[in-house]
Amino acid sequence: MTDVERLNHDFGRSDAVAFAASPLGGPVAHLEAGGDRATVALYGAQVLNWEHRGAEQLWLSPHARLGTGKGVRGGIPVCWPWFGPHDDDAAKPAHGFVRVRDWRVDATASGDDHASITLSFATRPEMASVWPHDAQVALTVRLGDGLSLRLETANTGRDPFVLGEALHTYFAVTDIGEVEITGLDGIDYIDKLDDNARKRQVGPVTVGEEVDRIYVGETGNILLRDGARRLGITSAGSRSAVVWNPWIAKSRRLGDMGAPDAFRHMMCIETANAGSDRILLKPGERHVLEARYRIA
Ligand code: TA6
Repeated sequence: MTDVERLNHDFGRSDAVAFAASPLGGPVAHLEAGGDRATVALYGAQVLNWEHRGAEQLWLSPHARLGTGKGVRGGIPVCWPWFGPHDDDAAKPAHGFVRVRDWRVDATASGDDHASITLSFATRPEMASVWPHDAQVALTVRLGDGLSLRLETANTGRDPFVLGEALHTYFAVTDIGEVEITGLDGIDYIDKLDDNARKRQVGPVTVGEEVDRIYVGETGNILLRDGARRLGITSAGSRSAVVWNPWIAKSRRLGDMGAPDAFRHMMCIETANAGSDRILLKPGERHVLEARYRIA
C-alpha cells in the first residue's frame, strides 16, 4: 500500500476528505464541503488552496514545491515556534522550522456542511540544536462556512519557553491598488521597514509600497476589501496581526514570487503571537491560536 493509499484507508472520507499525491511533490489532503474546496499539504501542514464558490481565495507562488526543505511561498505557512528571524541565531530558518517538516495526520471529520483535518508535529531530542524544548503542535483546518484554522501548542517538557507563531496567510487579490484593510484603525504597529518604529494606524491600511508591519492590540476583527469582495478575518488567542506586501524590490530579492507584478495580486494578513504578543508557556500549559476567514 502506498502512503496515499494508506492515508485514504485510515483517514479518507469519500469526497469530503481525499488524499492524493500532489504534482507539487508530496501528499496532500483535498477537502470538499458545500461546494468549497481546500488543499492541505502534509509538508508543513500548509493550506495551499482555498476555493470559495469556484474562486481561489489564496495566492500561491508558481514556484511552490513540497518537501524541498524550504518554505513554500503562498497559501498559509505555519510559522512556529518563532516568528520572523530567530532571536539569537541568524543561521536558523526564519519563521521557525515546522513549515519545512512533514506533519502526521491525526484525524479527519466531515458532515453535511464541513470537512476537517487535524495534523500534528512533536519535537524530538535530536532537534535540540534547532530548538531545545519539548512541545507538540497540532493544526486543525476546517472547511465549511468559510475556512478556519486552529493551532494548538502544548509544552510537554520540563522548562518554560516563549512561543512566537503565525498563520502567515497569503490572500489572493485582484489588484493591490484596490485593497483596503479595515479593523486596524487606531491600533499601534511596529514598522519593520522603519527601524521597528512604533506608529499608530489612522484609517484603513492601503498599500502603495513595501509594507511590513506587526500590529499589536485588538486585531481580532479585520476586513480585507478587494474591489467588491469582502473577506472577514476573525481570530482568537492572538493580539497581533502582521500586514505584509513585498512590493517590487523585495519581490525581486525573494526570487520565487513568479511574474514581476505578482506582488500586485497578493496580500499577507497574518494572525500571530509576534513581537510583544509572544506567549510564555510553562510546562504542561497549552495555547490555542485561531483564525477564521469568511467571504462577507
Ligand atoms: O510576515 C512578513 C515577513 O516576516 C516578511 O518580513 C517577509 O520576510 C515574509 O515574512 C516572508 O518570509 P519568508 O521566510 O516566507 O520568505
